[in-house]
Parts: sequence; C-alpha cells; structure tokens
Amino acid sequence: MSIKMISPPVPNMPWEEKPDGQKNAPVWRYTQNPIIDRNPIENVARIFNSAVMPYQGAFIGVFRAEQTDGVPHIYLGRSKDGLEWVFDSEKIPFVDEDGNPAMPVYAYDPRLVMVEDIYYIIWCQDFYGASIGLAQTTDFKTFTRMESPFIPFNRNAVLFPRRINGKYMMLSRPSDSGHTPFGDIFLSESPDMVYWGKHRHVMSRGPTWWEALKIGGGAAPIETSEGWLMFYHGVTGTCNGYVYSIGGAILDLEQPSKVLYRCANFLLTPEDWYEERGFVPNVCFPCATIHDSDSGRIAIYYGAADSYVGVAFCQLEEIVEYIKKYNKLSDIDTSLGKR
Ligand code: BMA
Repeated sequence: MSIKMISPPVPNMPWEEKPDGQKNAPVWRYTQNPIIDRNPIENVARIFNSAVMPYQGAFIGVFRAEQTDGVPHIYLGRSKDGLEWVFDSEKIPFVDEDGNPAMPVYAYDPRLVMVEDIYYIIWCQDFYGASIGLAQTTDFKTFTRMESPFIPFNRNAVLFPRRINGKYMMLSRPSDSGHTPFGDIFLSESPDMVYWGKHRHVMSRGPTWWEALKIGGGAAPIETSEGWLMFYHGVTGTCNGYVYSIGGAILDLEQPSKVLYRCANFLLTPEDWYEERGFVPNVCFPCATIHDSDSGRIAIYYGAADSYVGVAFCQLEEIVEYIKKYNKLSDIDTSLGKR
C-alpha cells in the first residue's frame, strides 16, 4: 500500500468484501444492515447516530438512544465483533469533577475519541441552548463531565485523535437553536481541553448540490500519509425536507483548517429502506469509523433515518483515489480559515 494509515492495527474489525458491480463511490453497505433494530432495550425506541471504537480486543460504543419519552440520552454498548451490540440498561451516569451526579438535560449525536489514553465523549446538549457537551473516562465506569467548550449554538463536534502542534483540536458546526438551514465546519484548538480558541474556518457548505445547505463533522478524522481523512455529513434542502449524505475530504496534517482534497460527489446517500424510511426519512449521518492500518480497511458507522445504525465499508487507497479524482476545492476551503 502506498497510502499509509497512521493508527494501530485492528485485525478483528468488521468487514465484508466489495460486491461485484459497485457503481459510483467505492463505499458499500454491510449486507445485514441495519445492525440495531427499533426498541433495542427497555424504554428506548430507537438507537442511531452513534460512535464506536476498539477496546480491549473487542469494541465499545456510545449510542444515541431516543427514549420512549422522546428525550435522547447516551447509552454504553459493547460488542465482540463490532456488529452485534449489547447495551447497558441505564443511560451513562455522568458525574461532575467531585463525583456527584451531573446528567445533561438531553444528549445526542455522541462521538467517542481516544487522545493519549483518555476516552472523550463529545455530544450535543443543552447549555442554555444547543451546544457541545464533553466528558472523559479511562475505564468506561466513571464518566466525568468537563467544561462546555463553546457557548450556544453549536453541534456536530468531534475531536482529532491526537494533539497537533501540542494542541487538542476540535471540529464543530456553529448553528442555530432549531433545524439550522445553514452551516460550515470550523476548527478550534485548546492547550488543556478547557480553554478553546484560535478558531478557524475549515470548509463551506456547497458548492455541489448534495451539500448545498449545510455540512457538519462526522467521524473522528483518520490520520493518513495523505492528510486527515474526514467523513462528514452534507445536507441538501428539497421540497420534501432535508436529505443527509456522507461526504469525504482530506485535511492538511499540520494545519487541518486547510482542505487538501474535497470530493464533489457524495460517498453515500440514502438509498436503502432503512435510510429512506424512518423517524426522519433520508438521513445518512456518520459518527465514527473503525479502521485497520495493516489492511487499509475502514468501516463507517452511520445513523440511518434517525432510527437505525448502519455500517458501510471502504478501503483507504480506493477512497482516497476517489476523493482526489473528483476533487473540487474553493479558495475558502484551501485557505487557513482566518479573517
Ligand atoms: C440534525 C441532528 C441529527 C439528525 C438530523 C436529521 O439536526 O439533530 O441528530 O440526525 O438532524 O434529523
């Protein structure tokens, strides 16, 4: 392989070979999708938009669980193969720094990222308006809330898996208090995971139509020899509502507010029944990947129609080539993102 993934090998990651006759982007769905059905546990109606990662030879994840009262919270799940998941019966019991219970009012679209042996959960929560929640754990038993990185309104935050030039890096999408008919991806840095600043603009919505309305961070970027491979979501507005697709871009390794390549085509768009039909139809919403540096295999975990979790596969070299082949950048994307 000429393109390298700079991360540990995960030889037991879930995988299915590319089917014959694959057209368009080299991303293919797991044949047993969706991997999580409706009403997966008591008091939870749907699990979607969730993040997973390797842990102690198996897999662990934080799951957006829409409870039967309609309020989303985060539940922990474990899996031997990354496909069949067993969930805790209660939501994650967050505590504050003194160990006292500190539950968010609601919590949705969690991401899970390890930086220097600490696992961080990043999600959207109420902070007198929708904003970003942050917590850390080292053992998946005690989950300690941290300071909110940003004031409202903000969504779709995800951390980079390592510091860059000594700083923690977080992507996010400033928004409004509702369903946000606009939105670009921004980058913020922190020396300590408490104070966030040096904000930079990364990417604008559009120019191509599938992502014309808004874009937002998805999975934690994957470090590769070509740059940070980022799977994100892009939204188009139709006369029948928003449609969420998965896009791909490659960011500069040392200055990730600079976009090196950005694919003009979507990589995955709602096509199958569990993506087109559900609580919110036509949503493919990526939140995590599991990837193996030895084989270059990547499994993308995405929420489908705000009702299910789906998995799609791709191969590093093929996906990078596809992103480069259909690369279309604006001056705003390639600049440092500072005005
Ligand atoms: C966004 C978020 C996502 C959701 C999407 C489609 O604003 O709330 O959680 O998947 O809308 O409903």
